Amino acid sequence: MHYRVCNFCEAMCGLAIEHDGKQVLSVKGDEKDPFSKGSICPKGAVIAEMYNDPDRLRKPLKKTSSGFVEIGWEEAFDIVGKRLNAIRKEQGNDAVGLYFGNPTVHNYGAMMYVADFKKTIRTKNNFSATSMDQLPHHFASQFMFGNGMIVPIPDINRTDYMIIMGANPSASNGSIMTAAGVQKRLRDIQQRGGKYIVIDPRKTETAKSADEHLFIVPGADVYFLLAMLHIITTEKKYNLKKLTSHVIGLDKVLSIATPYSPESVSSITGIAAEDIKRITDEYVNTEKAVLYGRMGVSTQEFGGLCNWLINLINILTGHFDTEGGAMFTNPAVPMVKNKVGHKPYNRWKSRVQGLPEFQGELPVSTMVEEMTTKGKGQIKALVTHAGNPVLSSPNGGRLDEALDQLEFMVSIDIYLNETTKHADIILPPTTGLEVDHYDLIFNSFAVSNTTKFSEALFPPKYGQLHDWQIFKNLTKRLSKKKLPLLYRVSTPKLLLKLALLNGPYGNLSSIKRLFTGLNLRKIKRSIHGIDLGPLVPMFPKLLRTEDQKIHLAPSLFLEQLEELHVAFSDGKNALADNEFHLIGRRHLRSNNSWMHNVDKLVSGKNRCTAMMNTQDAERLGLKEEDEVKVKSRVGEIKIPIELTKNMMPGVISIPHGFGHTRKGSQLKVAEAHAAGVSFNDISDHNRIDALTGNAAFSGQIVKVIT
Ligand SMILES: Nc1nc2c(c(=O)[nH]1)N[C@H]1C(S)=C(S)[C@@H](COP(=O)(O)OP(=O)(O)OC[C@H]3O[C@@H](n4cnc5c(=O)[nH]c(N)nc54)[C@H](O)[C@@H]3O)O[C@H]1N2
Ligand SMILES: Nc1nc2c(c(=O)[nH]1)N[C@H]1C(S)=C(S)[C@@H](COP(=O)(O)OP(=O)(O)OC[C@H]3O[C@@H](n4cnc5c(=O)[nH]c(N)nc54)[C@H](O)[C@@H]3O)O[C@H]1N2
Ligand code: SF4
Ligand SMILES: [Mo]
Repeated sequence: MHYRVCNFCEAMCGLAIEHDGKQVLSVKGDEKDPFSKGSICPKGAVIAEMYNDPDRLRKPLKKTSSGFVEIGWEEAFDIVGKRLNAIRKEQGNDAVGLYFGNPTVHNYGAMMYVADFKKTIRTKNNFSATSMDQLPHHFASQFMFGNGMIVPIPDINRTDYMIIMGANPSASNGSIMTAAGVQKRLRDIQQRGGKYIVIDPRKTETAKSADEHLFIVPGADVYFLLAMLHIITTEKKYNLKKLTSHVIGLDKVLSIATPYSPESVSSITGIAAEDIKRITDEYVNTEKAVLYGRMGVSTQEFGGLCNWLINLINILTGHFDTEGGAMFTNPAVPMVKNKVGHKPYNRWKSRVQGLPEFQGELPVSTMVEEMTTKGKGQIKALVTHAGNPVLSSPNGGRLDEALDQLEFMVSIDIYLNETTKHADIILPPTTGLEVDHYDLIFNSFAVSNTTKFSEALFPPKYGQLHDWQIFKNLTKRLSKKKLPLLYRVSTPKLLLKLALLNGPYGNLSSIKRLFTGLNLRKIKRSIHGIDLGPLVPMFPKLLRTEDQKIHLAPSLFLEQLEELHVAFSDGKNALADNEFHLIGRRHLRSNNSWMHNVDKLVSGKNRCTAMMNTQDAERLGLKEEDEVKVKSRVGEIKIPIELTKNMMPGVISIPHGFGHTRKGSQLKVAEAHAAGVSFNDISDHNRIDALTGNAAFSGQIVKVIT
């Protein structure tokens, strides 16, 4: 038996894998894993199929005039080193762009070495999936708590009242809420007499089992939240309890929501004033209650304000850093460093649009312009790691074209897909069962504190290298200086060992723990993982603001709120007959763009459909499976519609990550069964949250042409 943690999504399910040393015989949820307690989903169950996928790349590929050919690792590294160094020498470091995709953060080896790689390249053109995902969470945390990684997590295990906005954990298994077996955790809220409420333009899988579901007009969450704040402040329902002496800016926030009475936001949100009042009252009056928002409220035009308001409301009502509310983890390897007053914002701006950097990154929505606009600092070469931005980033179709204009591109990826097909060199790492694993990031976002180390089950096949070895090799070739000895001899395991020793439970954390503390050896011995207990209050110690206070009213947020006041007083624009608000969708058996290549995950009916409310379809004379054109400012796609009563009228939902028939992709199963079309061929790259730079996928107005 082999025990490990699945690293495909954020949930951290423990897997129990039966094998004979060469082949996997069965994969089940590990009942003894103290965190996941046996939960598993269809993706984790096919980890062996992913590992054995014949389409997975095994050797470095080089693009030639007659297609890709396999080459050796040294030759591949030499080419990449030579080409990138030549471009840097001629045109400067900023001529090299970087893009890191979602699996980067699920890979501790990559995470341990990516910082040195970035430091060596020293480019301002650094992008990642963060700026089309959870960036507004980090943004709010940075300005309120002094560090972007001080991210509140809903204490789902103990709450009695949970408001879920823009998240569908029954499909996604939870996000910025690592909570394996999340459906059970939600059911448990109900079983202990509590409630959970879902606010979403679609009656999702999560909403169907909720105590209450309310449709909301996409992108209107900010008004709903302001109305909650209005009630809390005008009716003096606030009580910060133990945080009272740890905040600044209270006087400022008490008046900001005055214009947003529940009645005044009712038509713009689509939610009745009585419902807003009742839910706010229930939430305020339940001792253990939490307001939680995710993807749907992050990737919209006011995603930054939404995340700030969610924190603010939890704080003002005493539902913050306390049992059953929004809490903070105390992981064995802390991601919040001790530095106080660090301000990773606006240290440089993007060249073309002048968008500020945040945490060393520029918004991915502006990446194409940086490639196609001539001038000093134009991106001429690109490195992608574990990303598929042609399918995942706003207006990916435009990126598809821009990538061909680059002088050089290298992709570190396990597949030849819609993005990597543009690369001159593809470096395919090990993955899944061949890697050892430790959740650096998701232990920081988990609903309880645990620690577990997963060994690799199989050695790398065909001389493949791990992601971290690839980064080390590239760093060596790109560095102008000789790298320090510690770097040269280090491995992720060694770095993890040191981090654990110095972490809050480690041997070196205090004299008391010198002999009893945690270390990698002990963790490895506990093959199912170690429970480090429920979330505990972490404030004010965790705060990293210079004054050790929570900043309730950071000026950047107040400034954008002024702009919102103007938009609000301008009123709501009615949709034309064939216009819809577009939103996204995730499915349990798919993970962004890269799991459509496993038969078991794509079998059954086509999931790449535009869901539409039955009444809307009748109005437009459409029936089930009719193909429609969905058109936006930037493009159009043809897609079959799926009729349902679960969509809010005036809204359509299309999943992202499809579109595998684009020329050059080599994903066989995906092309045959799950080709679909790409949402991001119609998502407008100009739709960003002006405050944070995050992509605003939700709420874009599109035309449906029959
Ligand atoms: N319209 C719309 N667009 C969206 C979203 C949405 O909801 N709607 N969601 C956004 C979100 S939240 C995210 S996170 C992004 C995701 O955006 P991306 O990260 O760009 O896309 P993925 O589809 O996750 O691509 C992951 C890539 O990593 C590769 N890979 C898998 N495992 C490994 C590994 O171990 N090592 C390496 N080196 N490569 C590996 C896969 O082959 C694949 O090419 O998409 C965003 N785009
Ligand atoms: N099975 C599966 N699991 C995944 C992934 C996957 O692709 N497949 N991706 C992983 C990744 S990278 C991430 S980031 C997480 C994301 O995990 P979640 O945050 O749970 O994301 P989604 O499942 O996309 O749910 C977003 C919800 O927001 C709703 N929504 C859209 N627009 C709005 C709006 O304007 N307001 C409100 N209130 N709601 C809105 C949508 O209808 C949808 O139900 O999931 C992770 N887990
Ligand atoms: S829920 Fe996520 S972590 Fe759990 S088995 Fe599925 S993909 Fe893996
Ligand atoms: Mo994501």
